Amino acid sequence: MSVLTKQEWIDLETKVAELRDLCMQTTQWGHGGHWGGSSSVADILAALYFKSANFDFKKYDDPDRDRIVVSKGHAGIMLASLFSVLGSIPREDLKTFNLTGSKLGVHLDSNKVKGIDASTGSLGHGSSLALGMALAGRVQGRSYKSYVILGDGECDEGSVWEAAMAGANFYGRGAENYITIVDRNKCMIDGPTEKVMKLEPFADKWRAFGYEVIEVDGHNFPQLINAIETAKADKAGKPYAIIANTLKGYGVAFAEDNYLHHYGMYPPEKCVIAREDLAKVAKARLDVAKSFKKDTVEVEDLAGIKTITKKDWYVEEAK
Ligand SMILES: Cc1ncc(C[n+]2csc(CCOP(=O)(O)OP(=O)(O)O)c2C)c(N)n1
Repeated sequence: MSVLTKQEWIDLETKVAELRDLCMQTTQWGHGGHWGGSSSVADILAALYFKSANFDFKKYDDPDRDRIVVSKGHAGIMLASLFSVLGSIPREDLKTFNLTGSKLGVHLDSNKVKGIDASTGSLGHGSSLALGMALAGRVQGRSYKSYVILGDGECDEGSVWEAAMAGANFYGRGAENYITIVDRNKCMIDGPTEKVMKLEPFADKWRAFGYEVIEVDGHNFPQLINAIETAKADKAGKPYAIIANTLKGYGVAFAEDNYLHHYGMYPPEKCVIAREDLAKVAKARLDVAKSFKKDTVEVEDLAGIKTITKKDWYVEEAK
């Protein structure tokens, strides 16, 4: 079964490289932003908005378009950057991110920013919102998908599990169009998730709540797209939860996998280093896509597709 074409993969790598760089610049323009958890979720957002979700600003009012609730609303800086890559937010507006009077607050407001299906930021609410949208779709005779993107630390909120329970309960009554994706970067605001509030065995928890779980590397587009397309196909007879294993601060050597880089801005010279790192990662990833031997990636190819990690691009002495 085909997952995506080589050209689509190359296009995704090209766009996400632009996106990561733009987001890093936006931390400077906005004098801060939640860059750490934005870097981990970037590929998930790119997979959805650039490829798998039925979401197009040119057909934004189409009632059948998919709904996407980014429940970890602090990733607003990445989402605003993504909307700018999609052409919906002008670059000049992005330069006002997080500044007084801007329509682009650090958590994006659905009343001010086209494309935001729910104002989030207070963690723990996106699952019920997205589930409600899926149930409403059924009432209206529509079959759009409703996605929620959660942080793993966010899953400390009891309301996530109330919604999870309701999702399984309402499968067949709307929740068959409800898809959960967790950005499992294993960090939260003030420590590693397993130290702050143990989540493991995380996948088993979702299974116990009645979900079909797919675990993927959240920085590997073919794996991500395959997981989302599998969830969309809805063959398991229960709702899907995709656990995307990611890294907070992905692609910047001094920040990767370090919860201390949850929020902030870097001094200009450090930002230059960060952007250089991001460019190196982007090139390494693009090379993997470009060197793929076939025109189409099939499911059986997935195991052999390399995920780029720090050791592939970082040379300590160069710093
Ligand atoms: C209800 C609520 N409590 C606390 C916060 C403050 N807060 C913002 S981000 C964050 C960490 C969440 O961790 P995670 O979901 O893992 O985010 P990520 O590491 O992916 O950025 C917290 C506690 C909040 N936004 N909402």
